[in-house]
Amino acid sequence: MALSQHIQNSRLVLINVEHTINTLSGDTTQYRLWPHLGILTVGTVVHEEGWEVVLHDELVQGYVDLERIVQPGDMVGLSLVATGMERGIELARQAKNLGARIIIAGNDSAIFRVDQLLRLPDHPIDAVFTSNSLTAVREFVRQVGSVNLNKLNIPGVAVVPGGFTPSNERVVIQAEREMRAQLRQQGKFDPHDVFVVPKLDLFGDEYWQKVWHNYRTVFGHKHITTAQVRNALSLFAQGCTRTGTADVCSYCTIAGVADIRLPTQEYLKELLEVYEAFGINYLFNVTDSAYEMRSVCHTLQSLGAHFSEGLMLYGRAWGISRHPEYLEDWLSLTGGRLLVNVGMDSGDERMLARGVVKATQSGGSRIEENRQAVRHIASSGAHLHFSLIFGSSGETHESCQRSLEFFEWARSALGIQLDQCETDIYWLNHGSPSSQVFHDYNYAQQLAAIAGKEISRSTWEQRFHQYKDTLVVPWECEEAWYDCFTSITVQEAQEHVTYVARAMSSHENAAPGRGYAFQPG
Ligand code: B12
Ligand code: SF4
Repeated sequence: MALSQHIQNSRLVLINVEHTINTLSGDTTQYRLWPHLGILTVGTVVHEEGWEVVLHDELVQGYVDLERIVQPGDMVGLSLVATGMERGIELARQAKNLGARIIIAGNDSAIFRVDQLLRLPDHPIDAVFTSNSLTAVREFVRQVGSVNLNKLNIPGVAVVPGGFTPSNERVVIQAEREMRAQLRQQGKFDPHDVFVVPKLDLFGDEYWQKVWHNYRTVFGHKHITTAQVRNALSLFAQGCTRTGTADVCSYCTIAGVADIRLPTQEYLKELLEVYEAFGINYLFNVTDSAYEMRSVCHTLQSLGAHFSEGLMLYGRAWGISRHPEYLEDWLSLTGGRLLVNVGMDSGDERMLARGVVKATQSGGSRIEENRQAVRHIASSGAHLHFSLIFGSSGETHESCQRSLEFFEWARSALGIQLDQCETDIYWLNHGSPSSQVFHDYNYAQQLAAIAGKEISRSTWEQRFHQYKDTLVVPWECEEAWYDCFTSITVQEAQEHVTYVARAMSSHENAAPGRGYAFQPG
């Protein structure tokens, strides 16, 4: 009895929840080719604490069969982004019916909706992890069996609504920054708390073979030795260099984006050894704006890092235009294929300055920054994946046309060095700076003014404010965004998205783009 009690209390079933992809018909291989680093990382920490860990990634593996994998007494963990919120709650309820002891949730959408999740009347979710802290995960599994859940007091874990909504709004980011500074002063801040070398084999061999097979099917033509490509995600550092001023791009829904952390040399060394031993030769480093983190690149160089099939990382036009020499540094880590993923967002100066709120150092032209970045990529031999949005506040027919012109210009400037131009409508999402519109009428007026419009208090209340506590932003709010804050319709934005997707499908050697939009569910 004691033993089975022990086993029951020490098993975590961790699920990356995905609704949208699993509702699509037809071939979805192109979405199912990156192994989920978030659940792998959490699973690694829990495994290090002596627990049995079972992972299921619905994005790669399809819907989970809870009856098959959940045992009475289990703890079930749900990784929730916008495309899995509602489904995640259903899974939580089912898991409880199957005898799961505790349901925990983490990842960006859970963080931004912490109170809304904990206030659900039937309490399907017992605890929400409100940061990327791995100490919080470790502490939780150490205490969970011995302390009453409501008495747990672990920074980064919420078990009751706290009346505070995390977001990337300026005031919230500033408050978080001050809190970290205080912790640092008190000697309670661990800057390395987000770095753990993942135990890659926690995902079984079947999972890895599927990921690699899917990747080779879709992107094999980009590689030298297609049959040997083994792709994976890694975390070299955390946070985005754009956030120095506490400003974040208006649509950004990445939790912890302003919490910049650099790794130790020991961490990177172990990371390289573990990935190399596993045969990983194509790496997607998920750090935001990693391009500008030159010290990380230099440490990797000094450790002899070499990714024979290539390296993908995020960059900003800001950094690439000012520091083209970093391209050489990053290229030196690869067998030749460096793919930089950049949010260019628009081809219109006003959109970049007031709609998206892109950073600029000297008040110079942000369009020129985008163009300069394209030119530097073209002359370096690296490859570019960039994105555009149709529908930031103030968007007009003319600004959309300028974005399309920018797209055509970049396409011809880059030729086969353009891997993909990914476009989307503007998704108003909880947690982004623009989600301020749900609780601040003045802010709604400012957005309307950018579009040369006015918004009455009653319109704001009906079309935005009443949705402030929804788990995901409903479609009618997305339409309201276009009506109230742009001079285009959402259909027009979708037409531009389709235009670019068609153009890219005939672009020589292009990678397949996302054929569906960021549809919450
Ligand atoms: C790599 C990546 C992908 C990859 C791989 C998927 C993956 N998540 O591994 C691909 C390209 C496939 C992808 C797809 C999508 N992505 Co994505 N992706 C990222 C990216 C760049 C990095 C994620 C990452 O690996 N971080 C490093 C790992 C270590 O951290 P983590 O995943 O955040 O997990 C940590 C914590 O959140 C927490 N945690 C996570 N899960 C859980 C669960 C429990 C129980 C606990 C306790 C803790 C916990 O612990 C982890 C360790 O610190 C982020 C942006 C960013 N920089 O964070 C966007 C991001 C997560 N993606 C996003 C979106 C929207 C999507 C898509 C829906 C897009 C689309 N329409 O196709 C899909 C669906 C994904 C899905 N259901 O998993 C959004 C989520 C926004 C939101 N607020 O919900 C982000 C934030 C980007 C953005 N646009 O703002 N993505
Ligand atoms: S550059 Fe990217 S990661 Fe950084 S704030 Fe803007 S959208 Fe977010």
